[in-house]
Amino acid sequence: MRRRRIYEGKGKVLFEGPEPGTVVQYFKDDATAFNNKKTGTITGKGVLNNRISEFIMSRLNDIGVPTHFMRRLNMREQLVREVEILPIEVVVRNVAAGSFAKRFGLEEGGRLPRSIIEYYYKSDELDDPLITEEHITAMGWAATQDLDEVMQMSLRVNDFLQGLFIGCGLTLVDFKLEFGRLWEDEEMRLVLADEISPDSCRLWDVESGERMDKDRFRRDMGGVEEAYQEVARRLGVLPEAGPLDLKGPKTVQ
Ligand code: AIR
Ligand code: ASP
Repeated sequence: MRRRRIYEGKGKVLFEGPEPGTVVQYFKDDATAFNNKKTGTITGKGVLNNRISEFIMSRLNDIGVPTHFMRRLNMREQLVREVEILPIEVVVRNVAAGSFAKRFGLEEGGRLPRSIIEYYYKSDELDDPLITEEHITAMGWAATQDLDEVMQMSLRVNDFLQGLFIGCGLTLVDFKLEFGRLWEDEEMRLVLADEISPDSCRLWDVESGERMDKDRFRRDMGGVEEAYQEVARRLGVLPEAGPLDLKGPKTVQ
């Protein structure tokens, strides 16, 4: 069966879903970093991120955080609601790391006095520049009220995820969220979209401080596949068949 491809991103492909208003998210093993300056493959990443994101989005749905997630379809695909993605990336930080540590000349690993929210403008050409609320509302990327809601939801997700991960022996250092507009009977709702996985979060082992996320790929640290598998295992969502299964079926188009 041929399906219409709507969009191909760095880590996922979106296909038209079976019913109007739905989209199929296909998770690839492709990895990119620093806006495509570095590319590679992480074997099994798609299968694991599909499971991890399914698990997290479902738990968020359970606690009343609206998300685009409907259900997992197979090893690499999930059915989600069609949304209009806001052109902003919301980053929540609990511990200094990555671009934050670099920007302020800090060593990575210091706990921040409180959680910090940052916004970035989604633009590959511009390298996703850091922006302020003023930019977002003045440019019409989101209304003040919508942005307030995005901020509230992001903090709620942070509280929930910090607890979830600490229960698995992982510190949630920082993560990136995307939100979308969902239209229902002329009404617009903002919902959490995209994915939540070791591609979009920094997760450090509580005991050893070891990085269990995409930084292993970005920084050529090795053990990338194993780190993603370990996160899935700790969350209790590692596919039973094990690593062989992680290759999964080829893309059907
Ligand atoms: N992130 C930002 N853009 C894409 C992604 N995945 C995530 C990173 C990290 C957080 O946002 O994975 O968890 C902050 O990234 P950085 O590079 O700004 O420090
Ligand atoms: N936007 C960056 C990229 O994927 C974020 C990262 O380093 O993952 O190219």
